[in-house]
Amino acid sequence: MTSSYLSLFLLAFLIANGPTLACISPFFSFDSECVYVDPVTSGNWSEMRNYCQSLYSRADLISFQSFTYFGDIIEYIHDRGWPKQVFWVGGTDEGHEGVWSYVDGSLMAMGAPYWALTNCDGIIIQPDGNTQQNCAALDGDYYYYMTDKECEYQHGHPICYYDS
Ligand SMILES: [Ca+2]
Repeated sequence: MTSSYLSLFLLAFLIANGPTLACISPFFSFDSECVYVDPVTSGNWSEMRNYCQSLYSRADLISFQSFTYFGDIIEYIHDRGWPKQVFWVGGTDEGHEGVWSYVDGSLMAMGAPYWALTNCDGIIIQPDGNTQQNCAALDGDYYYYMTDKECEYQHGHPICYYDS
């Protein structure tokens, strides 16, 4: 009798909590995707893209398909209490200046709420680096809103993800 109650309890627990999303280490389950934010490893955009792919063949630098997801990632970074850093995002306008796309080929949404304002009165919105800055990053100096940076900037950390 006790064991059948236990089984019933276990079944109820599993139903209540849903299927657990299994992510390959070091990725963790995040909003139905598998994400890994690495505050230690750093390098330029291409190096960090390769780094994500070295962790798992289907992984890449992150793309944001909704502003809710974008906000959740920023909240995650804020909650860690790390010092201000730069995190690479899988977005670029290299070779097609002004047309920003993610590494999966989808177009990036421009403007609010993704991209940072350059100054307080909001006259210039990022990206503003023209052909000098072709890689997207979340920059702690801009409260982790998106900015365009030189792709060769060496101190960006990766936000890797893959679709689960
Ligand atoms: Ca550019």
